Amino acid sequence: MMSAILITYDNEDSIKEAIGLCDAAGYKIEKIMRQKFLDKAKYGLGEGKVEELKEIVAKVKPDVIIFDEVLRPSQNYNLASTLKMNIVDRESLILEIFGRRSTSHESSLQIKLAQFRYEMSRAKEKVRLAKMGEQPGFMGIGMYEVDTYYNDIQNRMKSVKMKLEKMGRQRALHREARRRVGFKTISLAGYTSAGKTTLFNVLTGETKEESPTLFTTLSTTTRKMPIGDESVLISDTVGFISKLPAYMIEAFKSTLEELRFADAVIVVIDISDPMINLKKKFRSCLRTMSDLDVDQEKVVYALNKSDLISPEEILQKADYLGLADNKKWVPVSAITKENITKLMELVNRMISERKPPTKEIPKRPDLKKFDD
Ligand SMILES: Nc1nc2c(ncn2[C@@H]2O[C@H](COP(=O)(O)OP(=O)(O)OP(=O)(O)O)[C@@H](O)[C@H]2O)c(=O)[nH]1
Ligand SMILES: [Mg+2]
Repeated sequence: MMSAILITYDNEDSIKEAIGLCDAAGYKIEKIMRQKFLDKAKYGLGEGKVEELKEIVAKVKPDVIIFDEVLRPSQNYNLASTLKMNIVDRESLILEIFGRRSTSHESSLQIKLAQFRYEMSRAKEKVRLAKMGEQPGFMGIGMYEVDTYYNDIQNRMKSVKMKLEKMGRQRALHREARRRVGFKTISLAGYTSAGKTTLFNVLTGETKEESPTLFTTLSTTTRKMPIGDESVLISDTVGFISKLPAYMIEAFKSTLEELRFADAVIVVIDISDPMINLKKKFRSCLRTMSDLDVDQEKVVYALNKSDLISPEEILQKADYLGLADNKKWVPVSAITKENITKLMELVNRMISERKPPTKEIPKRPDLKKFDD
């Protein structure tokens, strides 16, 4: 296991999430440095903090530094060369987790595409830095390999994209076939670790892996289940996380696209989260769904882990999220199975009332009220 010094924000929720990400990526955290801001121009950190960090590095001797924010290549370079350490920023940390946990061919390709995009977005800057000659071998590219490097990534990206597009077309055909047979489809969505797979398992009798590790599920599983007097297809899929860059959503598009075409989307929310965290996660759910053009009219909210808090607190939190007035939420517990039937009744009512989702214009969520 690689050891790491973690640099993250100075609040419990960020720390908890960052530790979760480090765990999932397989790093042992030796020391945590908390910062109010991680956006200083040169190093992400202030210069004084960098000095402090140098001393900590000398003492702790970690394998890498994990920086819980997205770093520009120049910031990464500055930090790496000052500290003589490998720096893993939030984006590449998430990519590492995806890489470790991928189980299907499609998700491996999607991750590869995301990795290429990450490389590409940094290639220009790397080229510039390499040309300055300060460190020609910086991050594995020499001065004369630059063009080859660029073209190589571009070509490999093209080939992965073509494969994914083909799989996307296959998915579309499957969807069409399912629709023709008359199957309605339900998708589970939500922040990572909200309990989607646990709920999926309860609903379908499946035994898919559920765990406190972030991003346990990366590929989509679809199963048939009874609802009312008919059968529907229900899918579990990759979770959302805040600050997930657009190109990652783009890379997972063919799986996440299922959300757009589903007849109903159950957004699973961990209602036991403290308020600030809850709002942050809810906001990234809304934003991701908006990016994916998911029609809000077909969304139902499962306020999960209700076993961990009181009914009063649930009500208060639903109100806080702006859900209190709409009738489309149910507090549930995938563990005690409380209200699971009620949730499915709500979903059933919705899909039987809804007209088939042909080319209608999606109703987008109102994001303004969740902006900082
Ligand atoms: N107390 C309690 N814990 C729950 C409940 N539902 C899920 N959990 C726990 O929450 C953790 C995450 O559950 P998962 O079902 O793996 O979550 P997920 O949303 O599928 O997460 P990813 O696949 O990682 O995105 C697990 O440790 C579950 O046991 C619940 O209703 N109550
Ligand atoms: Mg899961």
